Amino acid sequence: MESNIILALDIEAKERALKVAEEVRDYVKAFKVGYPLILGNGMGIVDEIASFGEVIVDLKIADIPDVSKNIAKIATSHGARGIIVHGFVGRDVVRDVRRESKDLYVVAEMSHPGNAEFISGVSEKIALMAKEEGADGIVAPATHPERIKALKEVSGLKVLSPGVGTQGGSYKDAIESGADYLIIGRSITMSSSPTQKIKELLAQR
Ligand code: 3DU
Repeated sequence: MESNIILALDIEAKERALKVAEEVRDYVKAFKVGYPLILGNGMGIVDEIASFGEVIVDLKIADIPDVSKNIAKIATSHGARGIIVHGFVGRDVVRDVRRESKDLYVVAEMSHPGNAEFISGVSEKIALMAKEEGADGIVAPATHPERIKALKEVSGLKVLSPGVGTQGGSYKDAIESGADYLIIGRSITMSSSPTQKIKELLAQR
């Protein structure tokens, strides 16, 4: 059965990231690569991880449309299948990033407590805009499973949900609330056996 786990490779050490990616490649849907790995190692690390499977580049793009579009173009040229863009920056940014991405995911709502300060007040509007701009999915929090359900209903899009494990969210609750994919990092990457940890999670389905 296909895995619904997207592994967040928030590991700064290149050798360790490559080792984990190779080890778990058959048990994950995709690898999510972001600032921790890219800033220290350069974009070439995206090509390297892409040799083990699908890569979603998560730079949570949030700049003016032209700069955002160019960031997406560079990531795609390094083998990124998916790109994550922030939705709060507006439709014009999402539209331009859409043009340079294969799969586009828009952050509608976040999983950390500070989300409640600003973003949660506009997340339904972001989710709807993501749909209208042709995104392939939205990002919504497993720390608040009821929000997965609400934002999925509004957008009709696939939901990628971070927050399981270290941030307190439950894998099972997130799935039951409609999450299509779970973005999980530390509880897998910091485990003594990442593969075993993934198998334990998948067994809960
Ligand atoms: O808490 P974890 O170690 O499982 O990592 C969660 C990942 O999901 C991490 O890469 C982070 O950048 C991403 N993410 C969130 O945690 C929360 C969001 O709202 C969006 C993305």
